[in-house]
Amino acid sequence: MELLVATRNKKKLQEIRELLVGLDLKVTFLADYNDMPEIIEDGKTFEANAAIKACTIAQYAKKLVLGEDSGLEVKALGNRPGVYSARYSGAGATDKKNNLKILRELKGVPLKKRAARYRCAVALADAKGLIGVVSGSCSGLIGFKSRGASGFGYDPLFVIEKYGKTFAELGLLIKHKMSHRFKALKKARGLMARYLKRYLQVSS
Ligand code: ITT
Repeated sequence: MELLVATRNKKKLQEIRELLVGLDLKVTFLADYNDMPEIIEDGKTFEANAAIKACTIAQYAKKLVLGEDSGLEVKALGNRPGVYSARYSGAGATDKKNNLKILRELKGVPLKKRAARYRCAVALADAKGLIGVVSGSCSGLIGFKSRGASGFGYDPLFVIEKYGKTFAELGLLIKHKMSHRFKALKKARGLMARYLKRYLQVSS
């Protein structure tokens, strides 16, 4: 069976693929199709946006769809950038520009006040509608400069206290053991297993 991931972010897709390894599903994404509708991501929460992504695509494609919405919350910035993480530095945003904006905004803020959290919501939907939404989070600190080359987004700034290193320095093997995405997808595996069990019962 196919699982269509409602994303255009290839780095995010790579992580999702690695975290779903072992499931008997063919994982595709939006760029595998050329006729997908635009997704209007106007939810105020990660959960709402994940559901919008999954439902918009599932209704159109009539397939099992996984929507994922994620981002960074920085405590000293009133939990910004939050759901606006991907485009935090405005039109033409890039990971580099977004990271520089965070560093500028935290200038002079001491390490102990640089607490941050990654959040991830995962929604599952099919042609009949939303099946469920689950989420996960991961705590860290925002470093004083970019360090490391692995991962994407804010990973070069996101320091895991236990290691004193950023996710971009630690690499995906360690990130996959503790990340917001790992925690949300672990719960989503449960949702998928229950869904597939019901699906197989109905179709046999
Ligand atoms: P899609 O909507 O097509 O899935 P997107 O990148 O726009 O792609 P989001 O709206 O969910 O996805 O925004 C996620 C942003 O949050 C992402 O672009 C990064 O800036 C940040 N982010 C989320 N998870 C991250 C992670 O594991 N590491 C680094 N940054 C992350």
